[in-house]
Amino acid sequence: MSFSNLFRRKPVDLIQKDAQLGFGDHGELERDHPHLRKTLGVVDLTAFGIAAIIGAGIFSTIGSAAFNGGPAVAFLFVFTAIACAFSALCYAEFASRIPVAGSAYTYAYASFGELMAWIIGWDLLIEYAIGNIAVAISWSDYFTGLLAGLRFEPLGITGGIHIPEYLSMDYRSASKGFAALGELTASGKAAEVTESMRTAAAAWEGAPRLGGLRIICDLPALAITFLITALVYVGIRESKRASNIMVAMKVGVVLLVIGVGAFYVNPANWSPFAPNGLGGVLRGVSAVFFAYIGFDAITTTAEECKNPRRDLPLGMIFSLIICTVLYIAIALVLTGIVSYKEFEGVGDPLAHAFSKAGVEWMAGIVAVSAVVAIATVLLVFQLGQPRIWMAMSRDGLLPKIFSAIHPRYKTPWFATIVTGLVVAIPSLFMNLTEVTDLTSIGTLFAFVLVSGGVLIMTGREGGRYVPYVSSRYIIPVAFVLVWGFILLYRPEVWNYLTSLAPENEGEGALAAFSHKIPYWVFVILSTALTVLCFWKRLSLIPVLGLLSCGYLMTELGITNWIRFGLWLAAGLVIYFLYGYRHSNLHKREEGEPVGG
Ligand code: ALA
Repeated sequence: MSFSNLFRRKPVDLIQKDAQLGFGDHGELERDHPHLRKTLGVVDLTAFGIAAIIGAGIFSTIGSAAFNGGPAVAFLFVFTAIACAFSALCYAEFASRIPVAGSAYTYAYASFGELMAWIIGWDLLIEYAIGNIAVAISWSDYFTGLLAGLRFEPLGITGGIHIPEYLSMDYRSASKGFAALGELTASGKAAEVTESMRTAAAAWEGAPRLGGLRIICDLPALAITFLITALVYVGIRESKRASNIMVAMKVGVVLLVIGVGAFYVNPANWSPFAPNGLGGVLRGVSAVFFAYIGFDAITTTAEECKNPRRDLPLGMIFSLIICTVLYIAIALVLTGIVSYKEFEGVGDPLAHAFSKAGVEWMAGIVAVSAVVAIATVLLVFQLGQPRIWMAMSRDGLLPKIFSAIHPRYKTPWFATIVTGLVVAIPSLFMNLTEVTDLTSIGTLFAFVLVSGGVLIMTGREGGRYVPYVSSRYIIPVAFVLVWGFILLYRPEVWNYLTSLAPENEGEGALAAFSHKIPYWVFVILSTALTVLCFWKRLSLIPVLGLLSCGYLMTELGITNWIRFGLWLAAGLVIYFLYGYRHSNLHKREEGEPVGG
């Protein structure tokens, strides 16, 4: 094995040529293989972007972010949107240069070479498939809640439809909730028991047993994933129609929430604005960033676009702008209607806020639309994941069958089915917060790599969406200002970084330091980047993308870094066992037939 092979790059013209080739329905390389249908225009792409962005994040995880950060969480939405905007410009640059399916994976192949391309392809599995596990779980929460509140007398439904708790949640949540309830009751703090603890305990106690194991799983999450997979399997045209209708509905509802909610805002709720300080606001990074994930997903449909060079970048930028405005307004309205304290452990914060304000009809509308909104997110990511695998398979990094296109439906049928299984089965058992955190860190890493790729690819010439602006003075000056501010006005930040005091009970100095590793990694890398900016006059926009997304990664904590590291390590093992030898570039170098 040669070290330099790991960095073999795929030339852009070869990427485009290969996209014209493909594999038939049995995986053989063909020139006249069935192609994906080119049906998407800029409006569809913007709608796809919104379909992917507005979902579980704004309907669900915003609650915990608002509880921790208070009304100031609106600023986190602004900062996160800025970080995403730098990345969106970088994605747009790549999409306009390399308009083929595969998204960041394909871009990395052209800029960093094969190993990085594999790493990012593997990483995107976290954003799309693991992210969709989180989305399916959230969908299930809203759906079961909606059924429970259903009243329809003509059909005799007067007390709601109840799915047993043990069939609508994950094992860990049930076990944790049961234990927490037990502890509080035993220590005489029964008043602190929350509704979600009671539900978890009911699931734990009511679950049937197989041997010693309790059967607790999330069936609605599995069901919705299978349903959406079937839709995606039969075709992009059908998915487009379904998605456009659902997007119109969810934007309408979000506007209604803002419009109606504005009348119920009590400015007194905005004070204190940041009850738990900056630390409280930053605790919401994962939840808030999760809410923005999705604008990049539309790049996976490049080969189904009528004019991808123009429409993909516009679709991404438009959808991000629209969602940013909506999100900031929602964050302010939400924290204005009721006190931030009301959102503790609340999984349906928007409906909850209206309910508390006595506007029950709005609470009902929000609950129904959340079910639709979250389903559209599932749809886009179920659509995107197979297309990334398709691109990887075309390059030989995955078996050929992953790029087989269905002769009738013109979709990557095999990859679609595998995606369905990869999302549906874990969604039965996994825990929402853990999956959300992993998704956020994985996606931020992808954004970092895409910004890095653009930095390499555009150099000092710049590009259409990433015009060259020298970072030579701007970044070093900003660096000095930020550190000056921290040392003069926020010395506690420096003290925190250098202190070995335990954060959790019973922790040793080493464990205490481990929490600081992500920050130190960022401090060291950002210092090195600042020096490089001065020395090499790097292009400003990708550098800002690197810094802002890199910083958000540091806020996700060492546990997530470790999980993510293990994930990447598993990916590397697979690459060296399969991809390295089967890669088309490798075969071309060895003079072996490609696609055989
Ligand atoms: N942004 C998407 C959501 O919030 C992933 O559901």
